[in-house]
Amino acid sequence: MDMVTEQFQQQIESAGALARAQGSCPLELAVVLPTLNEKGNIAPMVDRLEQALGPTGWEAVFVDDNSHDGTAEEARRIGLTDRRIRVIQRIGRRGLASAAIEGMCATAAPFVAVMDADHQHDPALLNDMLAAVRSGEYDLAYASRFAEGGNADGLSSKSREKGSRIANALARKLTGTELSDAMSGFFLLRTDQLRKQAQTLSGIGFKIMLDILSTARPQLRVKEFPLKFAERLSGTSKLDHGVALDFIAGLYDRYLGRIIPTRFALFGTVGGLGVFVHMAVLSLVYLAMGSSFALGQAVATMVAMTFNFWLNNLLTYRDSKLTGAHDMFFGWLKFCATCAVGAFANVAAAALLQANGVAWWLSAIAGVVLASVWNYALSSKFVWGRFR
Ligand SMILES: Nc1nc2c(ncn2[C@@H]2O[C@H](COP(=O)(O)OP(=O)(O)O)[C@@H](O)[C@H]2O)c(=O)[nH]1
Ligand SMILES: [Mg+2]
Repeated sequence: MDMVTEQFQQQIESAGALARAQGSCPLELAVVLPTLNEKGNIAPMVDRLEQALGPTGWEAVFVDDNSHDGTAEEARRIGLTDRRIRVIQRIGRRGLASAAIEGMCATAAPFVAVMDADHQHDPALLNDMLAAVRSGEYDLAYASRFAEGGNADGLSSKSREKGSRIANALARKLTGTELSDAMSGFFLLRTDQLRKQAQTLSGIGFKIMLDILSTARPQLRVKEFPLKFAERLSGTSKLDHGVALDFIAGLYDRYLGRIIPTRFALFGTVGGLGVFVHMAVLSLVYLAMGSSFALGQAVATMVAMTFNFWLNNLLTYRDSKLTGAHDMFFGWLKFCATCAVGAFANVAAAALLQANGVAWWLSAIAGVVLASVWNYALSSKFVWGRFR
């Protein structure tokens, strides 16, 4: 046993002794459940946790991203009379990975598990998972849909199952550990291990367990438990399962994210594609259809802007995507307004630089960079509301 683990064991033992002396049971396990519109699943989940874990020694932390169906209120209603139930309500924030990290950092329990709130994960596995890590033999226990004895029937489609299998093969390379289900969202580890790593976790795209496993030094010893992946109890799936994109974004974030932030890189890439769309439409309208240049340029600008809005909504802001005709329309309007100001700033700054003797191409690039940063900063705030 290394020194950190030994210190940790001593801490748990003395906390246990103190709690027993006071006639209570020490807090041992926190179960973190990220939620987005899961109201109907909360009370049944609390019942199942109680059945699995008994009356004391655990708490559940629901991390809710301000669901509009009243999920947080529902959890607070239960928490009012049941102190094991806690709620973190995040305002203007979205994302499964960051919700899990914040929940795991918000407990005093020495062990922490993350699981879905929709009943696809079976809480009955928690005891064995806890025992495996508590024994000191393993650093992380997780539930696998693809382990011997598990099944992935609850996965909604064949293509998703295939996506998961491809991701597993990639993940094996990344972590150096044999994992039958690297994209699992149901795992348990020592909280001090998590805290040690919390600084380096990306909280973007990457599945959180994979992120933990691939950044841990030394490598974690992993124990797999077969999971019978169930259908969700109530509500609908929130994730649009771009497993491949999750992977690319996660990898980028890990290696290059400190140089150019991932979201800005995505935004810039979308902008670059927009230039191609612009040129294609301009050629069509101006060259092929013979309209005036000004009209061609105006049509091309509108089409490119709309394309950029659509693709940014789909990729860059996947975790806070706008849906529905109303939100999409006003989002698009705000995006166009932001870009118009950006374009004005672009031209003004470039012209000023050029007039002051800076090379024309350098002035142009400076204008484009300025407009991109402006568009990114403003649209992320006003269109996709990330910093509300
Ligand atoms: N806090 C939070 N939870 C989320 C978010 N997206 C999904 N979840 C929760 O994460 C869990 C898994 O999501 P789900 O939609 O069931 O994904 P699926 O099982 O892959 O279809 C559920 O408990 C969701 O409520 C999010 O952006 N923020
Ligand atoms: Mg689910």
